[in-house]
Amino acid sequence: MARRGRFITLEGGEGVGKSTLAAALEARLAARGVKAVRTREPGGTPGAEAIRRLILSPPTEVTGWEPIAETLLFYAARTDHLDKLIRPALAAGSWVICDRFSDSTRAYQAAAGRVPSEHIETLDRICVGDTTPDLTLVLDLPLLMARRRMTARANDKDAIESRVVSYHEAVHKAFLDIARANPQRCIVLDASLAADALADAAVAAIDARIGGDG
Ligand code: Z5A
Repeated sequence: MARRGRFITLEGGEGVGKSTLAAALEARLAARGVKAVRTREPGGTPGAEAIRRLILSPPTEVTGWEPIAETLLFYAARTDHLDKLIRPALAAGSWVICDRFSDSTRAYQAAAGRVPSEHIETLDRICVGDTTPDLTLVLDLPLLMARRRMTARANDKDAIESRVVSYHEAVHKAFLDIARANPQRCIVLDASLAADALADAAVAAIDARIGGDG
């Protein structure tokens, strides 16, 4: 039987460089002969991608999801993602690099959206169970710098990106609080570093915490 792969999640606010880092990590692990599946939340499977569209680009007749409804949608997507992609990949010995996971729900829906944390932890126990990340890299970048990067990219804002600045400030603070509360799982990285230097720091964090070959 293959040895279980390692589960690495990347967290942080919008535009901090998670997707760029996920691609760099996949390449660097591949160069070491480590197979890694790169995925994202919400999404990663056809069902979860369909739920992603419901959340981020809701049909015009949906005037906005209540925070608890939004939370349930994220966990519906996460359950499908875990069942159909993450758990099978880990069981086959692949590493999984996931752009956002449960800490995003804790930061966005609980800390910023005011859904009680107990509700989220209950859902997490039911849906995620013991498939918790081996390592979470929290990318820390001042909101203004992240906004500049997003403006340079000039995409349309989705339903969550377009929320007020104070919401995103609460999210930023929440990620740092989560990292402080879970030092055995989380490492905070300075996301203002250039992309290559950030990837170096991420690889060093992986080597220090879980070893380069699993
Ligand atoms: N959400 C939630 O509320 N609850 C949940 O449970 C989950 C998610 C799972 C998903 O959005 C939304 O769902 C998200 C949280 C919410 N909403 N917000 N806000 P998404 O997946 O579409 O997008 P995102 O995760 O927020 O961010 P992003 O746009 O994908 O950004 P990123 O991945 O962190 O950054 P990037 O795409 O790699 O880089 C952004 C730009 O910066 C780009 O032009 C890069 O070329 C540039 N870049 C990247 N790295 C660097 C460095 N190191 N230096 C300079 N420039 C860089």
